[in-house]
Formats: sequence, C-alpha cells, structure tokens
Amino acid sequence: MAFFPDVPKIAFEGPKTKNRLAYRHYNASEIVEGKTMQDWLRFSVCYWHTFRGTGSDPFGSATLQRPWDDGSNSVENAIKRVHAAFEFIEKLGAPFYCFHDRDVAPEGATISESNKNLDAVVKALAEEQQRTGVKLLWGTANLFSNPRYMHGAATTCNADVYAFAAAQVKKAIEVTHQLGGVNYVFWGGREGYMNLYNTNMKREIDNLGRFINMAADYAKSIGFTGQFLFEPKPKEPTKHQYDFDAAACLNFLRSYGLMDKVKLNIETNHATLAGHTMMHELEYARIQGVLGSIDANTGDLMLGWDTDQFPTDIYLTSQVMLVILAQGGLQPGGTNFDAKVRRESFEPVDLFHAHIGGMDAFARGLKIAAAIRADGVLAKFVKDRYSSFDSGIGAKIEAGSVGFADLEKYILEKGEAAPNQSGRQEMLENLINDYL
Ligand code: XLS
Ligand code: NI
Ligand code: NI
Repeated sequence: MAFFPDVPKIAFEGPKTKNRLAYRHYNASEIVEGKTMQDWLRFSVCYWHTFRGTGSDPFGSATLQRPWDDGSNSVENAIKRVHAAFEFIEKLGAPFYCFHDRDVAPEGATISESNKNLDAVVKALAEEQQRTGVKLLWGTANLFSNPRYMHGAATTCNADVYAFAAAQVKKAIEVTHQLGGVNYVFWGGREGYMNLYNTNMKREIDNLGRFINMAADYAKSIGFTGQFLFEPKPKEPTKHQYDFDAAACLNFLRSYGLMDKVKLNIETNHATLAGHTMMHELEYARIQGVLGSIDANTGDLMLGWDTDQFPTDIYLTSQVMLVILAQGGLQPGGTNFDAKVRRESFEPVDLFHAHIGGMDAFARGLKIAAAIRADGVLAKFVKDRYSSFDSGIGAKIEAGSVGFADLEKYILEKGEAAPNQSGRQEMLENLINDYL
C-alpha cells in the first residue's frame, strides 16, 4: 500500500532543477574529502516528530493530516505507522532512523504489557529494515511523558520510579540491540529540577551516575557494542537540566567514571538555549574527544524555546561541517533530524519538503566546509596566530619545562611583551562569505 502515492523516490537533480521534490546538493554517492556524502552525513529521520507529531500546541489541537494514522493507541495502528514511516524514509533515501520506545509502540497498563506491545512493533520494524536496508541510528527510552516521571526518572525522589525507569531502559537497550542500532541515547528531559528548596541535588546526580553505569554494565552483558550518547539540554521541560551543555556533561562523565563509555549527541537548538552556538558545543565536544552524533535542527532567533525547526541556514550547516570534517566524521554517529514541520504545514508532502531542505542545507555545508579546508587560508591564519608557541619561550611553556620563576626571568630580561597582531575578525568573516 502506498501512503505517499504522489511522491516518487527523491532523486539528485542538481542546483538548476525546478522540481521541489528533488535534491539540489545532496548527491549520496558524490565524493567529498575522500568519502561519500552519505558517509559524511549519515542522515536519520526521527520517528517522534515525523510520525508522532500532531501539530498540537498549548493553544490549539492537532492540525497535521496523517491519513494512515487512525489516532488510536492500538498495536495495529502502530504497525501501520511503521509501514508509512519506512515508505517515507525509503523514498527520501535517508540511511537511518531513530526512535523512543513509546513513539513506536503504545504503552500498556503494566510494564509487561508495554514490553509485549513493543516486541510486536519491533518485529515489524525489523522486517521493514530488512526490506528497505534502512538502519537504526539510535534507540532511546521515553522517560518523560508518563506522569510517573514527574519528579524525574534516574533523578527521581521515588525509588520505585527509579526501578521502573531502569526496567524501561533495559528493554529499550535490548530492542535497540535486536534491531542492530549503532548508538543508544540518553536525553534527560526531566533529570533536573524545578526548585532547589525541595531538591537534594547531590543525591539526584549521584543516582544518575549509578543509573548510567548500570546501563553500561547491562549493555555489555548482552553484547551491545553500540555507542552510548548523552544529549545535553539546559532546560525545558525542567527549569534546570543536569546535562546543561557539553561542558556540564563532560564534568558528569569524568566524575562518575564514564569517559570511556559515553559520548555526546549535540543538538543545535539545545546549544542555543544554553547560550552557545552549535559550533561552540561541537568544537568543545570534539577537542575533549566526545563528539559522537548530532541532532540537526534550529531554533528561531526571536523565540526562546526548543522550536525544533528544520535547518536551512547555510552558515549554520557550514560551521557544523567544519567541525565534523575536522574530526574525520561522526561514525557511528550521524545527523538526526530532530525537527518538526510547523503545524501550518499540515500535508504529508510537507514532511518531504522539510527533510529535503535540511539534507540539501547540510550537503551544501559539507561542500562549503570542504572548500574552506582545501584553500587552507583559514587554517593557516589560525596556525600563524599561535606561532609564538611553536618555538622559543612558547614552546617551553607548552612542553611544561618552565615555571613561574623562569617566566618572570624571561620577561624581566625583555622588559615588555612582543607586540600583538590583529585578530582580523572582519576580514575572516568576509573570507567565509567568498565560499557561500
Ligand atoms: C528534546 C530532545 C529529544 C531527544 C530524544 O528536546 O531533543 O527529542 O533527542 O529523547
Ligand atoms: Ni530537543
Ligand atoms: Ni534531540
């Protein structure tokens, strides 16, 4: 059965095409810096926004037309949705998808019933993966929607809820493993607080550390070798989330002995909510050796919440790709569109326009970043800027062979530091524009 009868398989037609249902820049097999675009970008469709989003907001109800979905909570409906999803992903030509346990299968009255529902849908997912060749980039557990998680899951004050969350994550890791998932994500939506008067922060963060270590132990015990990823976000739904940004996550990972077990999944709109640019978060994660994967989206400059819009800004995607190229790729991570169409874009075809735009924006970003790197002007500028550390006193500082007394002696002899050189910010901003 065709769920998108009017949409053919999306093809690469080049920048001059007039066809809006075609790629202008994303050419999966095109080689950039020695790898195909498909391998650099590793695009993934997210199940929650794309197949569970309804268009409702705090002020209005559902708007999105999803003719394959009868709106019920039945397993049958969930399986029909799987077929619509895989037709979409296949026509788009994205190699991966991602899901939360509760996106794909309905929650039952007990955890056993939920697990049974999940098993039934996972069977359909496995069949569709097999049929289409689409793979699972990551699975995760929804530990935030059900009211039991009102105080958090791994940071709850209720030990039974903690146990429930552990059982849910155990099952989610199992099905991710079963489906050949190459990563497993932890986004701690309610792992934070609304108010410090009622919160034992130390106990909550220690318990979170125990939880992630138990998850890693369990994954190892069942032979799951996928990569664990934390997804930083500063707030929403909590006032303060413990995984605030990449730096806060790093401190957590180091404190709880998780550095070799977990990397980061960086999301654009979360970076900006934390007061950082996406490039900052990516670069910080990269230099610390924990850049694992990205959730590609964008916020709205005028709105202060997680609007999860599709990324179309070429500056943004070029900056992202500069960091990803510098790292040599994201594998086994990828580029997951954690993004949703606006509620006014209610037709199924809008899902195609949204993803095509995001994929083309990233493909352009990849080509632009590769051109910047090939010219080498930017890299040379940065290298030269720090050249005082390549020899003389700078080299001694970086080698750790001098102390304060040596540095004082050095500068007493010189009397004054060598003159500074211009940072040339404006010139470099103009330079970047040459490649766009
Ligand atoms: C919410 C998060 C969420 C994670 C997966 O803001 O982005 O969608 O990616 O739990
Ligand atoms: Ni988000
Ligand atoms: Ni996300």
